[in-house]
Amino acid sequence: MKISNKLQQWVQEWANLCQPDSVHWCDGSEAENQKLMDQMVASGMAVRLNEKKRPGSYYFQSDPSDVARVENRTFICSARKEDAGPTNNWMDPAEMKSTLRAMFKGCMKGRTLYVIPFSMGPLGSKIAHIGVQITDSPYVVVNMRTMTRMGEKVLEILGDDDFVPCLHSVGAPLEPGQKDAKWPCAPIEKKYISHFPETNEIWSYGSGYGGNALLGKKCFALRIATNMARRQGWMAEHMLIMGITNPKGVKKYVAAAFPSACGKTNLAMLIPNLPGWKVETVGDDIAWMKFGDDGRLYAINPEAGFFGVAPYTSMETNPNAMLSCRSNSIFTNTALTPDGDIWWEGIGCDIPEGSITWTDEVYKRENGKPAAHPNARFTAPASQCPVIDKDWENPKGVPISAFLFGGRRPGTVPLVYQSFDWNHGVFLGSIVGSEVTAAAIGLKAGVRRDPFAMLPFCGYHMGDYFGHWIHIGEIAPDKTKLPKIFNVNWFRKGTDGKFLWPGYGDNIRVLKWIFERVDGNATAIETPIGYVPEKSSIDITGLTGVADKMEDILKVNREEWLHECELIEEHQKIFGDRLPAALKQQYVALKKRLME
Ligand code: TSX
Ligand code: MN
Repeated sequence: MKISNKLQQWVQEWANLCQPDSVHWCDGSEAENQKLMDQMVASGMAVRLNEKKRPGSYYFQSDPSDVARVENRTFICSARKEDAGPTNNWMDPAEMKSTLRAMFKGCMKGRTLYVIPFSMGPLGSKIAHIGVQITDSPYVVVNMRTMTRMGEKVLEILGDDDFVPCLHSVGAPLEPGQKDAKWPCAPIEKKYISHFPETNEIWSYGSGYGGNALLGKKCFALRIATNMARRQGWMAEHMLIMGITNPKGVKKYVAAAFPSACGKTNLAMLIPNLPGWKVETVGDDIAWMKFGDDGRLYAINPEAGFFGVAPYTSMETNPNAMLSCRSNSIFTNTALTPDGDIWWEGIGCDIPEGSITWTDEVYKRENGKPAAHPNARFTAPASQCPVIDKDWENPKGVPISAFLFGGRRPGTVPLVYQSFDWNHGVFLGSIVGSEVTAAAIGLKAGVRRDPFAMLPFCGYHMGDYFGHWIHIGEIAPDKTKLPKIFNVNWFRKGTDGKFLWPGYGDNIRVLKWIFERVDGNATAIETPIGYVPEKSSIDITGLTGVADKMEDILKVNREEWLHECELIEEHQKIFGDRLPAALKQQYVALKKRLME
């Protein structure tokens, strides 16, 4: 295997600084994976799950302080502070590198430095990109093997080409003879998730947890890729990708962005409640898109697995996710049952007596603490999803017909509406948000905006990102072939405080309207906010108790929307003079239509 000098030198340079006991180049083989798992089981970091119940699967408990992404320790280190924008933490790149070099010095003592060559996207796809991650965490290696295409075959394709260098350490060097922690990591003030957008580099220190440590996902495929996409005229989005086939066998692909806790993975794997309709999954989290030779926008899923939130995933809410993690999966911070299986709140059965919590205590209901951490995760191969799309690894990608945005909005926002045009659709993406209660201390209740569900993931100024979306509409080779843009809201509530729409498998009824709108075959009413379905154009056959609610589900109330306008105006102010004029115009035009 010929490895480029550039890559060898880069690894050598970091090995010299980090001072690991050894360096291991990952080949991605089954044997290598098994060896690492065996080592982690032997050291007490991992538990092998019951081979009959959960074949080839392993259980991990994180340090209680290392359970989620750390947004206040995540930095965009552009040369100029203005370019990171008001919604990112910024630090000068030279200053950050000097701070971190001092921390990386000797940080891998007593550990192995693993070199992980990986491809984000199908090997050899024109839309895919290659990264190489250095890490001292074997947990990261085994997760990267499922979440990306990893190993020797990537090096062959890489040759002498450029790669995105991804540097990672858990930040817990071992003294000679020191016993390792079950989950080594550094305290919060020593965690740094740093991105250097102008040089495509990622330096992550101090955390072993998914989004902070599996650098291909949020760090590369979103924060760095948004920068690459902006420079090169493509799109890196926080979107699921799904195929929808109608009873006549006609298939369309849609991509959808939602803030957290809206059930994005559930939608990506939905089992339709309308006869003859089929949904297939291309991806559940990230979409990379480029225009194809035919002028349409093509999307790939840069990932190879699902890193899903476990709690409340069940055979009722998402059977396809449950079946995806039947075997060959990694479970982090779930509960562990006495017979060597996993359990979490909302899995659909009672917790077995004698189960162990994610904090490694025997579960006691009277303690009132959940057995699984609310952010507990499964890592599962996408290939194991029963409804994985036949083209999910097509290097050309799949052609996108529609973009969906949405959020949790108990009021104001109808079940579905369509934008008037591309720029109006960009406006809909820019005002995405979910209503939150004041339950979390220090946060005020109201609509928490998460434009394009990208607030924590855009690697440059969010105002410029909106501008990039406007720009994509302008450079489209054929504007008639741009995806149509919709907003959906499964979470509207009635005056009784109950959800009006059944959601889940019945969302196919909304997807059907969208499918038919794309073809110009469904009726809609032009309202001040966009095209809203006529009551009769949402297929509710077979649903009981919904017909009477359709009016409330679809209504557009001028007073509510004028109030929404005040919130939108406040939201737009955040982006200052980098808010594209086109979006300010969209706001003004919306308000004008509402006052007519
Ligand atoms: O994922 C959800 N989806 C999308 C499914 C494809 N959830 C769960 C969100 C948290 C992750 C939903 N919750 C959805 C939904 O469409 N809708 C709701 C709200 C809801 C909850 C319970 C009911 C109905 C709606 N139950 C009954 O009506 C019995
Ligand atoms: Mn996500």
